Amino acid sequence: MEFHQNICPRNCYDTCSIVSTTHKGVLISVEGNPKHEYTLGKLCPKALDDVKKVYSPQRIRYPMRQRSRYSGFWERISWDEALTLISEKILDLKEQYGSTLPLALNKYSGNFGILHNAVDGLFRGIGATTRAVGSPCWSAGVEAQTLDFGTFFCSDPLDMAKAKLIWLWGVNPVWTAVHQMPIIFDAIDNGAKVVCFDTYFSATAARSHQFIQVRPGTDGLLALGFAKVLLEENLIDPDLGSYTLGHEEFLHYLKTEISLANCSEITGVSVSTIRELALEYGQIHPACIWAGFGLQRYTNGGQTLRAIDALGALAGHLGEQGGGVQYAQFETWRFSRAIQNPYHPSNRSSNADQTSIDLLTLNKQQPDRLLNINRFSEEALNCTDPPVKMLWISGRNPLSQDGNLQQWKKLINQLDLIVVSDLFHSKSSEAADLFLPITTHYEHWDLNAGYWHYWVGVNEPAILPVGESRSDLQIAWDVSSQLNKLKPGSCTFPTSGDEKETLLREINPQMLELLGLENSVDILKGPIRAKFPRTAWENQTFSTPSGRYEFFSAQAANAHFSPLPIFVPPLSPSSNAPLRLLTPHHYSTINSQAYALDTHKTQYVLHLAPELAQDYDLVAGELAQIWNDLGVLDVIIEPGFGILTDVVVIFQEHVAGNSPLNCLLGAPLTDMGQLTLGAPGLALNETFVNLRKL
Ligand SMILES: Nc1nc2c(c(=O)[nH]1)N[C@H]1C(S)=C(S)[C@@H](COP(=O)(O)OP(=O)(O)OC[C@H]3O[C@@H](n4cnc5c(=O)[nH]c(N)nc54)[C@H](O)[C@@H]3O)O[C@H]1N2
Ligand SMILES: Nc1nc2c(c(=O)[nH]1)N[C@H]1C(S)=C(S)[C@@H](COP(=O)(O)OP(=O)(O)OC[C@H]3O[C@@H](n4cnc5c(=O)[nH]c(N)nc54)[C@H](O)[C@@H]3O)O[C@H]1N2
Ligand code: SF4
Ligand SMILES: [Mo]
Repeated sequence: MEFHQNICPRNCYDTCSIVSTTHKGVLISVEGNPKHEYTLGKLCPKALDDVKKVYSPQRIRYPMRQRSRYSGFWERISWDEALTLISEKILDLKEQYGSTLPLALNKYSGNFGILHNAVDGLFRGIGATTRAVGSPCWSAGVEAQTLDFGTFFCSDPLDMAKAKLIWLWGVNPVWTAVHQMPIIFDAIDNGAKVVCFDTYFSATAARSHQFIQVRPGTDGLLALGFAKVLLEENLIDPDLGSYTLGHEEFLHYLKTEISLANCSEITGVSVSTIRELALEYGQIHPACIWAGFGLQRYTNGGQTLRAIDALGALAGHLGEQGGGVQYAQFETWRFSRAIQNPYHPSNRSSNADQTSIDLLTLNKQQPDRLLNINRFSEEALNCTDPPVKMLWISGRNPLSQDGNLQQWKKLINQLDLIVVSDLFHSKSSEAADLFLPITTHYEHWDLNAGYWHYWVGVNEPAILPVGESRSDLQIAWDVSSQLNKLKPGSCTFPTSGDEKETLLREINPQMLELLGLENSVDILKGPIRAKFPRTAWENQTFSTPSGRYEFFSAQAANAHFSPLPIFVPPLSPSSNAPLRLLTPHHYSTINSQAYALDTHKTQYVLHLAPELAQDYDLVAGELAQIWNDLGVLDVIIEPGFGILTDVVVIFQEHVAGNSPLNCLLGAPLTDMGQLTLGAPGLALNETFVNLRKL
């Protein structure tokens, strides 16, 4: 038996440390690492399914070419053929258009390991290309916190055990961040009260002391209502003047613009409940708000988070051990990013052609063409000079996870070549020409950091690659090699290398200091917690231009937002699409990545209020349809407790052989995201549908 250290690389709050066991080169089990302070020896069922996934008969083991798109006729080809097809197409397009902009890359969160950014480095090495920027996930919240605090980071999640009051606001950790629950239960054992704010009775609501049902997209107003009560009851931090900016303007706004009656009417929370909760929040210390990603997936998502931050500040909870307003962090991601940048000095020692590096550095005047990842298809269709002709999809499943799927269909028609690198077939590979089989995290080296806790660690290969699969990094080297073979000097990305050395190059002096390591090789010893304060904003010095918490943000004003957090109403339904559709994350998948691969569902389940089902003359188990201008979806009716009568919920589950859930989604954008992430986020909860009996 041999043991290996791995890290779950999924887009998940927990970024768990794994110990995998192999016997004679075969992966036999995976377990949580008991030495990891956050994982504590436990994994969620999704990772416990990994052994089955690694050896699944459905896993693609060889490069494949599809005879015609959507035909499902895939034939095995050699790596040499695949690499030649790709490289010849890249060189042809460059010749034809005199530019490398027709090459587009769409990459996001299938695997968050740092070495998966190799494909970015490959594209940069080819020249100026068309790229997806921004995020479908957290943009509005990231920007709101950046405006308020100067950057965004949260307290160590273990800190939450010290809270006496926990507000879980638009977050569903019982499903999406399971390792946080024991910490919350510890807080409860120590006397904490837990309140869940959601639009429906979630699994987390079921485990909280109190559930507050908020009308969708109105949480910002609710926060402002709470703030108004704090003001009226004189529960405001008396020291605010010493570490915040603009609190007087904010208090004036609360006094003149916010009425509790109006707040109650719009949010659906009674005035007496608003008062009671605000009093608790003002009086109990430490009090922690965990603002999740769910509540910022609206056209007003950034304003909502700014209002929640302001509430935390007003009550004096910022910098409090066990308190504060927690969202996420990106502090442990200060890697060198040499992998993404073939011009990085540390790559000089690699075997990329030195002359071509220098030449291309000089010639690289033309910037990449950046498209919002949330409107990628539409913006790509609008690119005409030159058009987008080749698309590489890596660690992404846009034909399942994006909105605007009709635009995607049009884009696919205009493309000469679509390459997907993945483990399994997906909605996106149905449209692809080439499938490149990739290794799992048990088969390659990697380096991973979380976005919630502060642990960083190395993932080591436990077994040899299954079939002919290759890591994203190996594929990037191989394409560069083939390009340079066909036309020397056409790509500056390294043409070969050592995965372990490549990952060690990511540990720059800043990371060494952050991790408290003497030498980059020390990272190989095991996961390590960054030397970061356990409590965010402990000394109440902020990273904003003023160095203070900014109720009033000049940066927001410059970006044409209100300088103060204000309530902006979300979108409203229309008469032909009167129901708001929420599609939150489900315990059984990570986004489109399904687990328990052999237990496919064949229909989506529509959760709705019993009164609504009755209005449409529908009963439990009946087949119905929801539709809007964009698409139609068959659903099984499931009336249930705790859903508003104008909201319907379908979880992002894996449903085999059906239209993707997102056929109903357009691409409404969040208010914020442009300043910090280069593009606004996806307001996916602003989706409206109609319902009919079949
Ligand atoms: N099991 C599992 N875990 C995951 C994922 C997964 O797919 N499956 N995905 C990962 C990723 S990529 C992400 S982004 C995170 C997301 O995880 P979370 O931050 O928990 O976000 P969501 O699941 O999108 O939504 C959380 C809750 O917000 C509620 N909500 C929706 N609209 C509103 C509103 O207007 N007000 C309030 N108060 N609540 C609202 C939803 O009903 C839902 O219960 O989870 C990560 N972890
Ligand atoms: N309706 C609806 N849509 C949503 C959401 C929602 O809540 N509801 N959530 C949104 C959010 S928050 C997010 S973050 C996005 C996520 O959407 P995506 O970023 O597309 O993430 P995933 O579906 O997790 O993974 C995409 C693909 O990566 C593949 N993959 C896994 N490991 C690797 C690897 O090592 N290399 C390569 N090349 N591929 C790999 C997986 O098999 C999968 O097919 O979806 C968004 N879309
Ligand atoms: S999916 Fe999330 S909770 Fe599950 S093992 Fe991976 S990181 Fe941990
Ligand atoms: Mo996400």
